[in-house]
Amino acid sequence: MAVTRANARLIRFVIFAVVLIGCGYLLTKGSTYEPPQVKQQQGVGASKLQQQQQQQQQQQTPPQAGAPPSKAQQQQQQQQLQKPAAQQPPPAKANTPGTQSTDDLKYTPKNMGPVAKAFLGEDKQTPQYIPQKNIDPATYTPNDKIKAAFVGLARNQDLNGFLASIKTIEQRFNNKFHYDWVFLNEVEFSEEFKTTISNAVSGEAKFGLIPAEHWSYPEWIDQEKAALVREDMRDRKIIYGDSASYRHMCRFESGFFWRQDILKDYEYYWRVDPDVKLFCDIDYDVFKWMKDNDKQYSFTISLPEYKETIPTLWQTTKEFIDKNPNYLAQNNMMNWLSDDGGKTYNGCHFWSNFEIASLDFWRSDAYKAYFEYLDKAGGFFYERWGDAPVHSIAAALFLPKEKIHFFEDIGYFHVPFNNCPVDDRIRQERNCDCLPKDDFTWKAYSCTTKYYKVNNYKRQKNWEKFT
Ligand SMILES: Nc1nc2c(ncn2[C@@H]2O[C@H](COP(=O)(O)OP(=O)(O)OP(=O)(O)O)[C@@H](O)[C@H]2O)c(=O)[nH]1
Ligand SMILES: [Mg+2]
Repeated sequence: MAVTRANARLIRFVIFAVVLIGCGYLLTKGSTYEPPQVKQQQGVGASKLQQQQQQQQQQQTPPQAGAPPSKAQQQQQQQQLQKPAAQQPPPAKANTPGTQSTDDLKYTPKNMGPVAKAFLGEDKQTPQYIPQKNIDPATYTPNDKIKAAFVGLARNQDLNGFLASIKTIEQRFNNKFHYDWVFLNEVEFSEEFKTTISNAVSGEAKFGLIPAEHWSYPEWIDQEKAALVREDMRDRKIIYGDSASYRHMCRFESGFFWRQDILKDYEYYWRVDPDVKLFCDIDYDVFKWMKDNDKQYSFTISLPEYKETIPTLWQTTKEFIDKNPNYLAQNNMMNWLSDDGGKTYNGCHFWSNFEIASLDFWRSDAYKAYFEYLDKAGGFFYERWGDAPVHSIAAALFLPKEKIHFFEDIGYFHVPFNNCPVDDRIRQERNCDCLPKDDFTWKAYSCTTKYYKVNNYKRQKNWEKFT
C-alpha cells in the first residue's frame, strides 16, 4: 500500500513539473510578442525622423534664393557636376530616341536643353521634331563651359536695378555655372558699384571703361541738326526722342559693345538690362547649348518698332544690300522683316534687352560693314535708330534662319512684356513662377507668331488660348 501511495505522489510530481515547464515555455514565448499598435507607433516615429532629416537636407542643399553660393557650396556643386555617370541622379526623363513617345521628344528634360522645335508636316499637323544636341548631365563638367559672359551696360545709378537682375539670373541659372559678369560704362564705375556687384555674382565680375570715341559724336555728324531733331521728337512725344544719351547707348550697343577689349576673349554673351526677371529654371549650360547647336542669335520676345524712330532705316538697309548682295544669307528671314518681299519694313525686331548670341557674328565682315554704313548715314542721331532693329535686321538677313533661336522656355520679363510658357507642362517641369495670361508671345502685337509662321514651326501647346 505504501508503495502505491509513493507511486501516486511521484505521478502527481511529474504532472506538476510538466505543467510548470509548459507555463514557463508559454511565458517565454509571450515575452517576444508585441501588439500591432506598438509596432505602428514605432513606425510613425521613424518616418517623422526621416521627414525631419529630409527637410534638414533640403534646407542645406540649395543655395538661398538669389544669394550667391558660398565657395564651399560652389565646390560641392562643381564636384556634383564632375561626378561620373554612375553617381549622377538620373535625368528627369531619358532623351534617347526610340524610348520616348513623340509627345515626350519635345519636352526635353530641363537639365539637358530647351524644348525641341518641330516643323509642321505637309498636312500642317504632323510635327517633325528637329534634332538638337542636348547637354548630357551625366558627363558635363565645368571644363565644358565655353568662353561666355553676361554683359550689362550700366550707369552707377543703375546699381539697384542690376542687383535685381543678378539675383534672378544667379538663382535661376548661374549659381550652377558661375559664368563671368562684365559691366561697361562711359564713366568710371564707383567703388560702391564694383564692390556690391562683385559680392552679388557667383562668377568673376569685370568692369570696363568705354573709350570716348565709342560714346561721342562722330566728326561727320552735325550736332546742331541732331539737337533740332531731339527738340522735334520731344514735341511729338516720341519715347526717348529727346534724349542724347539714349542715342549714344543705342549706337554703342549696335556698333561698339562687342569691340571692347574686356570682351575680346569671349565667344558668346548674354545681354542683361536692369530690373529684368527670369521666371523659369535654366538647369543646362545655355551658352554651350547655343554653341553646340550652332545658334548665333536668340531671343525671348519680339515686337514691331515705333516707326517714328526709324523713318529711313529700311531705305538705308536696302541701299547697303544693293551694294553688298554677297552678305545676304541664302536661307535668310527677310519674310519676317517684310510683308512685301523686302519693299517695306514691318518693324519686327527681337527685343534686344535680352540676347544670348555669338560675339563673332557682330565681329563678322557683313555686320561690321553694315554698321559702318548705317553710322555714316547718321540715323542714330538724326532719327533715333535703336540697337534692337539694327541687330534684328542684321541677324535676319545675314544669318540663315536656323541659326536664330527663340527660347520659348526661358520665362522672361522686362517692363512691360512677359514671356511665360503657356504650355502647362513646360511651366511645371521648369518650375516657372509666372501666369500664362500675362504672356506676350502669342498676342496680336507680338512678332513671334510670324517667326513661327515663316519657319513653319509647330506652336506651343495652348497658344490659341492666350492670343
Ligand atoms: N553707361 C550708360 N548706360 C546706359 C545709359 N543709358 C542707358 N544705359 C544702359 O543701357 C541699357 C538700356 O537702357 P534702358 O534705359 O534700359 O533702355 P530701354 O530698355 O530701351 O528702356 P526701359 O524701358 O527704360 O528699360 C541698360 O542696361 C541701361 O543701364 C547711359 O547713359 N550710360
Ligand atoms: Mg531696359
